[in-house]
Amino acid sequence: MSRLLLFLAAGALIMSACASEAGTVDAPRRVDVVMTDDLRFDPDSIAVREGETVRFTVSNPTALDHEFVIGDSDEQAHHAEEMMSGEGIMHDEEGAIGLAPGESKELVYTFAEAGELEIACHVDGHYEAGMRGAVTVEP
Ligand SMILES: [Cu+2]
Repeated sequence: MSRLLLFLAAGALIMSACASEAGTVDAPRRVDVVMTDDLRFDPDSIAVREGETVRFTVSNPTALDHEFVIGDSDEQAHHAEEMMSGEGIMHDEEGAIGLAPGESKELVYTFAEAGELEIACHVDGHYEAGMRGAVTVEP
């Protein structure tokens, strides 16, 4: 094989490896998240690429209501206020879903900007108890 062909073959391999890593709007990467009895998300740390679209498949096998809210610290604080005022309880919106006991739901989310985000549950003191995780959006 000529050098040029080797070079092209290596390039194609690298490109296909990248394509299978980062999810797109048309082909989101699937990430499974489980809510646990000790008020945790499993996994509680997720790395994504800037611009990547992820299909979170979230399941709640516990006996409690939980939320899965994606956002930066301002958005998390805003959502926590809504929950305390009784407005935001367990309704689905962009970047947020509520799950009753035994429920599983999907949330498709595109991480537009690099930075640090959180996943969190703001049901009655769950966030304070540690029901939160880190999403690192790599540039
Ligand atoms: Cu919770």
